Amino acid sequence: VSMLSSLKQDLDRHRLYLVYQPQIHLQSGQLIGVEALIRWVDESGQMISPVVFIELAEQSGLIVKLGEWVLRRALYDCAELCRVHPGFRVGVNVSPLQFQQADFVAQVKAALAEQGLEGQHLDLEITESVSMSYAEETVEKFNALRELGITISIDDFGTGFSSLSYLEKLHADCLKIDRSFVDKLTTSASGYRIAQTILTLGQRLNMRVLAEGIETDAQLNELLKLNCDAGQGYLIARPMKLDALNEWIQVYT
Ligand code: G
Ligand code: G
Ligand code: MN
Ligand code: NA
Repeated sequence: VSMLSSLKQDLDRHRLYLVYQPQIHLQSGQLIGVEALIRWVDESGQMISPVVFIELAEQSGLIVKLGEWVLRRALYDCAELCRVHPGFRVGVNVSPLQFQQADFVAQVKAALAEQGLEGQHLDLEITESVSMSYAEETVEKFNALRELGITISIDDFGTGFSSLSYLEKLHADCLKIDRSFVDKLTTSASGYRIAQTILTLGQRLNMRVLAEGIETDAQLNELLKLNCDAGQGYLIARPMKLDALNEWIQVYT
C-alpha cells in the first residue's frame, strides 16, 4: 500500500498523535504555552517524520482533514490542561492549503467553541512563505483571527522572502527565528547577525520574537543578551505526550 493510503487509514483509526513542546519567556523563565507537533508511527512501528507526511498530505489535499484533526485535538487537550492551569495556551501549525481554505476562520472558530475556549488560548503558526502569498485574503484572515483573540506567529522566519511593508500590514504577534539560525548563533558570525537582525526587526514592528531549537546554554545566554523574548528547544524541554507534559509542568512551575 502507498504511504498516502496508510496515512489516510491511520488518521481514521486515530493512530496519529500530538506531542507538545513548552515555550518559555526567556528572561523570567515563565511558561508561555506549548507548540503542538504531530507524530505518526505506522502499522509496522516505524516513526515517519512530519516533514515527509505533511508534504504528502499537502500535495494530496488530505491536509485539510488532517489539519482540522490537529486543531481539534490540540484544543481538546488544551481545555483539559486549562482545568488545572487556567491560562494555558497551545500553538498549532497551519499548513498552506489549510490556511487557504475559504472557511478556515470559521473552522477555527468552531473548534474553539466546541471546547468552550476563547481565542486567547490559541496561537496559530503560519510559515513565512504562506503568509507572504495571497496578500489580501491573508491580511483579512489575520484580522478576523485576531478579533477572536487568537495570536499569530510567523514560523520559520528568515527562511522565506518577506516584504517588510507587507509584514507590517499583517500585524502578526510573533516572529519565530528558524532553528537553522539558532544552530549557528554561537558558531558563525552570519548566524549571529541574522538572529540579531530578526530581533531588531521584531522590536521595530512591535512583534515578539521566539527562538526555536535552543539546544545549548551558550545559545540561551546569547539570546538573553540579545533580549530575545521567548524560546523553545531541547535545552528547555523536548516535545512530550500530554501526560508527560502535565508532569513536566508540575515540576517546572
Ligand atoms: O516535530 P518535527 O521537528 O519533526 O516537525 C517537523 C516539521 O513538521 C516542522 O516544520 C513542523 O512545523 C511540521 N509539523 C509538525 N506538526 C505539524 C502539524 O500539526 N501541522 C503542520 N502543518 N505541520 C506540522
Ligand atoms: O518548523 P517548526 O518550527 O514547526 O518545527 C519545529 C520542529 O523542531 C519540531 O519538529 C520539533 O520536534 C523540532 N525541535 C524542537 N526543538 C528542537 C531542538 O532543540 N533541536 C532540534 N534539532 N529540533 C527541535
Ligand atoms: Mn512550528
Ligand atoms: Na520553524
